[in-house]
Amino acid sequence: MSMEYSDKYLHLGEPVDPEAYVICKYKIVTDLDMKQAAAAIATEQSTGTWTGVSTLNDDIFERYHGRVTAIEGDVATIAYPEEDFSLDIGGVPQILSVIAGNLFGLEGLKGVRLEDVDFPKSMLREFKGPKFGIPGMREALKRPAKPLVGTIVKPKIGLPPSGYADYIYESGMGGLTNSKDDETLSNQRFCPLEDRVVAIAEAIDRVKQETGHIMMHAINVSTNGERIVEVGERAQELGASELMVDVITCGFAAVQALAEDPSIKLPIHVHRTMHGAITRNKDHGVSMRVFSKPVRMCGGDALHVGTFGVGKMKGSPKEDLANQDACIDPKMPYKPVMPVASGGMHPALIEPLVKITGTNIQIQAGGGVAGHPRGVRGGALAMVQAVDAAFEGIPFSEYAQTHKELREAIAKWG
Ligand code: RUB
Repeated sequence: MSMEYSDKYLHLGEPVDPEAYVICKYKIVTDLDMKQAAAAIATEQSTGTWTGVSTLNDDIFERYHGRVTAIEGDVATIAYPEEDFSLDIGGVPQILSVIAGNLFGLEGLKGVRLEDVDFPKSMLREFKGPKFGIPGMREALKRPAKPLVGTIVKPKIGLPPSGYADYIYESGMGGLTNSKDDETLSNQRFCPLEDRVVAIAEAIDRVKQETGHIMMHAINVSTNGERIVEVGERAQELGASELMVDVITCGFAAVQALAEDPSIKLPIHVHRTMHGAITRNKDHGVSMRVFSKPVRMCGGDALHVGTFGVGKMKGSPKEDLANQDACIDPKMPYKPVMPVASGGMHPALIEPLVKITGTNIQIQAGGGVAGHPRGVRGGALAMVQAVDAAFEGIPFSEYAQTHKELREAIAKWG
């Protein structure tokens, strides 16, 4: 990797104005000198390339070049001038192509992981953030303080709209506040989206009429970019209470298109299917914390942040707390996003989970509801009992003595 020109990108120890630069932290795995490796990233991602070019004059360089401002162990801080970004046309896709673009393919680096990013306030203000977020979802569900508690309808695929609606009805009767489509369910012949929306809306209405209990269900509207708003609008028109988008497969722009369309008046549940291909390798890729920030900027209301080392999805408490922090960090000028813990969860895991996450969390279980010995309603009741016990700080062993659904869940999975 040629250093011709690149050493000019090194500004080690110089102060950097967080209001004028997008500041990134990259973990770098390389046999090169760290300075050379970091400079190669700053070069490639701003004004340079693999060789000096005659068209790069001093004015352009001075104004737009990325600066390597610190190297601590294997982590380099690189600051990109705010002027390198284009938010009106470009937006998050352009931001990502700067901070998380070509650098991952550089032959000379064995691995690079974008661990964190901070944006100047002036850039953040160009985005609107969530319309609902934690306060809006809590208000809609009339649940001011307890964790939200939900399910992912299982099996992932195959149920017809009527069977699907029965599942939702049973979940609501058991007291769940939320339910959602799985990421692979869309508009397959066995469960057309429009029929599903109508059947679910009826089930949720029945629960409300019979018990007064409110719940919302996130319909998966993930689809091609040019159709997502139209599909979201149609779902809303037919009675959907929440929309779901797979942010990695559809793109951040899809979340933003839905959130900023004036006709869409529903919360947006953001799933992260496929993120593991990018976030899981500790030596290469992008951290989930980084992805959480543009989700919030683009208007996601709830976001999967992992299961904090408790459930089935890879992730440690430290890592997932960093994701949760990005969802709620008061330094971002938006409503907080509801963090969602989902994947291999079941009632017996709620006590340790809530000790880590606190109560501003949406806890979901698919198998942990539908796999309960008493079926979906029993599973829903057990989840609700577990959340109530954790919220009150009552040990599960004690609470289970007087709550049979929780007791049975612990007997099966605990
Ligand atoms: C969970 C499930 C979800 C995961 C994805 O089902 O299907 O898609 O939440 O993981 P179950 P993550 O409760 O049966 O495991 O939320 O980490 O992205």
